[in-house]
Amino acid sequence: MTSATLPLLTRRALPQLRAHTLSDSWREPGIGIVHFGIGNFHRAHEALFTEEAVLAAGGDWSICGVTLQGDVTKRDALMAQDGLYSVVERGPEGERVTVARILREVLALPHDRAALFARLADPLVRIVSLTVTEKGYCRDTTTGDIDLWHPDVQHDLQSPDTPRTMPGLLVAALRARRANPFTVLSCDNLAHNGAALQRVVVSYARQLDPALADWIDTSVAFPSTMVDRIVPATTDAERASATAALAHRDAVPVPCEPFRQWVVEDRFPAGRPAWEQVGAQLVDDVTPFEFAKLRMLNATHSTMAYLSMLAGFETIDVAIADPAMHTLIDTMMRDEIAPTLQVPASLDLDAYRHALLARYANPALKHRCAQIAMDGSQKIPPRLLGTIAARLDANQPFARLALAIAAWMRFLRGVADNGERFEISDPMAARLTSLAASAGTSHDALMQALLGVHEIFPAELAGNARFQIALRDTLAELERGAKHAITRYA
Ligand code: CS2
Repeated sequence: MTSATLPLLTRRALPQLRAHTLSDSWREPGIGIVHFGIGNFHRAHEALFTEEAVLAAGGDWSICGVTLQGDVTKRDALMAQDGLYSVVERGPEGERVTVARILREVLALPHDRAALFARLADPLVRIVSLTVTEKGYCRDTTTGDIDLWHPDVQHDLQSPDTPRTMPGLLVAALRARRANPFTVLSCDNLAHNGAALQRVVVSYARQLDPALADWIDTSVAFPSTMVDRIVPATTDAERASATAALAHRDAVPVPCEPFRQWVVEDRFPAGRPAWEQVGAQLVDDVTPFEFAKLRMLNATHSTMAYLSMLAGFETIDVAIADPAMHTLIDTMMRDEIAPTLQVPASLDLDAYRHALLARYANPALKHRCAQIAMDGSQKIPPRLLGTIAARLDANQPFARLALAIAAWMRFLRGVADNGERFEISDPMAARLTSLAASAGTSHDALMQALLGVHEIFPAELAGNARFQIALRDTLAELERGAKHAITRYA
């Protein structure tokens, strides 16, 4: 049989797939979570923790996933499989294929608006979680409030019953849940993600209905979380792996690394799955974990991504296999980032750093640098700029951190060192690429033009003389080639 003639993965096939599910005793729990942003990350992270928690302790915590981009293809592919998909865990020791059953329903906005609001009004839904990436928050980064100039925010304020934005959707849904609000759980890579989300939601609601805004501010829980698992985009390789292992066709498998971590602030007045029984850390304060992850992992990911786009390393494992890159990333974490972190005694930063380097080296994952390089305007501030500001305050060197920013600036020109062109994918792409182009070949002009983007660089940092000197130096080294600069700062 060729794979095209194999039957599709559906719930009817589950009895034959026992070897690839977490346990036989699955009794199709009711839907208790609505998740916005039903991408690969959620499906390999919160969804699996939740399935395991249900197996360990029960509860109606199946998931309704929502895609916000009108992506009916994804909805239809998942629903054709009754919400089933496989997680293809790839480690140096090999591959494990597990079918996840926790996803029961997938809706696509704007098409399924009525069904979505009916689901959000259901009292059984006690958690609304989200992975909509940084840009989904529609924040004014200088104030942290809602960005009133954002065209979709303006749309939502005009038509609050048919919202497009995440804050607009949450406010419309919460309005109907004043008697029994759900908990809102941000799972994006932002510092204080719960508090940041609450702030945009409340400031948006205040434009429409100040009493509703006050109620959301005081009565709805927005716990913060630190999420971690490296989850690349799906390729045909995972489709082939899943289909071969299951003898059923899976069009939507998710690749991921074996490692996973979830630190969650334990504030769920309406209840939650027993995540603590399956490895999640439920804590009073996630702040130190968030900072460690954003500043160590995400920051070095972005650094490798921009340098690699210039130097021509396609995936993270290839980049970190370069000895100079390895030294650069190792010393950047050890000497420039770790000293800015305050962590509890249980978090050993040396061990954390070594574990990160080993995860990057995973040769089976094929995590593409181009994927990580996306949305730099949103990622640079939480990942790198706070650390740079802390180093400046402490009067400590930060050349490698500056190199990361300089690499992003050169990356915006859209040309690798070997002359190959690439696309810039970023919500601010048009503005950033035109600024980069107008600077011509002068790296001083490039730096000045981009430092003027105050949504990214706070005025105080942009005007800091030491920061500018460090950028000028690193841009000059990059001029001689990214590989040269990597070696120079290693
Ligand atoms: C990555 C993250 O794409 C990116 O920007 O840095 O998605 C990273 O893989 C995850 O945060 C790991 O938990």
